[in-house]
Amino acid sequence: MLKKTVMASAFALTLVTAGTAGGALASTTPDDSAPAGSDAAAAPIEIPDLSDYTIGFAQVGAESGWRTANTQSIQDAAETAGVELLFTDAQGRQEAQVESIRGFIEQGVDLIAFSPIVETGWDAVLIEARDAGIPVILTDRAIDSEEEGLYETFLGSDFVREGEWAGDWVNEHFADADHVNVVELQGTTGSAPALDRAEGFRTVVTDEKFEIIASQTGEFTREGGKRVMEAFLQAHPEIDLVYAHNDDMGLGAIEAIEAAGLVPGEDIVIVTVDAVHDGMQALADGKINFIVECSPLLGPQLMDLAGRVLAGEEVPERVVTEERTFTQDEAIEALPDRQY
Ligand code: GYE
Repeated sequence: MLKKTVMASAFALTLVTAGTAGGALASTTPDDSAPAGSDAAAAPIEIPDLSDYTIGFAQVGAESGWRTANTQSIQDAAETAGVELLFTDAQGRQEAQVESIRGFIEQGVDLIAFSPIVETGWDAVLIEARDAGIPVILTDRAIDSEEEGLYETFLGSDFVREGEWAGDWVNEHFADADHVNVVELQGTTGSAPALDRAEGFRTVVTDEKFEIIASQTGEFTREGGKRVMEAFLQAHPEIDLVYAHNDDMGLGAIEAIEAAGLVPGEDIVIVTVDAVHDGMQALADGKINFIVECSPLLGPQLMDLAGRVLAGEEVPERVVTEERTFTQDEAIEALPDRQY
C-alpha cells in the first residue's frame, strides 16, 4: 500500500548541518583506522531543490529505534528538498518491498531508493527498474548480486568495520581473561548488517579463549533480543559477554538478564551497535558497556545524491557514513546533544 506524502513548498539550496556525534557525513573512502574518541566535525550537506521530481522510497519497516530515526531523517530531508515522496513500509517482508518497488515503476517515479531487507533476491525487480529507465539508490543496506549496473550508488555504513570495532573493544576489555563465553544476538537473517557485523567481529576476535557458545537472530527487535536471551540464559549458566547487532536487541537482553536476577553490564558484559538514544542511556547507566555507532541520519545525503543522479551527474558507487564508538563516559557527554 502506498502512503503518499505530499511535501511542502521547495526551499532551494537549503543548508543543513549533519548534526553532532555521528552526523551523516559523506566519505567515499572508508577509514579503517580505529575511531577517534571525539566527534567528527559536522560538514554541511546541501539539500537540493527537487520540487520537480517524485521519489519512491521503500523502507524496511519500523523494527528498531534506528529505523524510526532513519525514516524521520529521510522524510525531513525530502520535505526540505520539496520532492514528492512516495514512502512505503514493508514491515520486514521482502515480498512487500518488491511489490512497492514494482508500484513505483508502474507510477513512473523519477528515482527509486530503498533499504534492502536482505542481500539477495533483487535482480528481477531491479532489472525492471533499469529497463524502465528509473535510477535506483541503495540506502543503508547493500545487495549481493552478480548483475552489474542495478543501482547508481550505495549510501550507508561499513558494517564489517562496525563488527571489527566491537571486537577490538572486546579484545581489550578481556585482555586478562582466561576464557570468555560469548553469545551473539544477530540481526535479521540474510541482511547486510547481520552478515557483516558477524563477520567483522570474528575477524578480530580470534584468540581461542573466546568461545561463541550461542548465536541466533533476534530480528533487530527488543522483543526478539529478550526472547532469545531468555533461552540463552536457560541453556548456558556461564555467559560472560553479549554481542548484540543492535541496541534494541541489547536492551531486550538487559530485561532478560535482570529478570534472571543478574546485573547487566557487571555480571554479563554487553556490546551493541547503533547508539540510538535508549542504547546510549543504558550505556550511560552502566547496563551496556560499549556501543559502536551506526548513523541513521541518511536523509540529507540521500537527497544530495538523488539530485546529482537526476541531474545526470556521475556519483561515487559507494558513499560510506562516518561513525565513531562510545564508552560510558563518552555516552554521558554526548547524550544531551544526541539527535536520535
Ligand atoms: O543497525 C538496526 C536496524 O540496517 C543499519 O537495521 C540498519 C540496521 C540497524 O534495524 O537497528
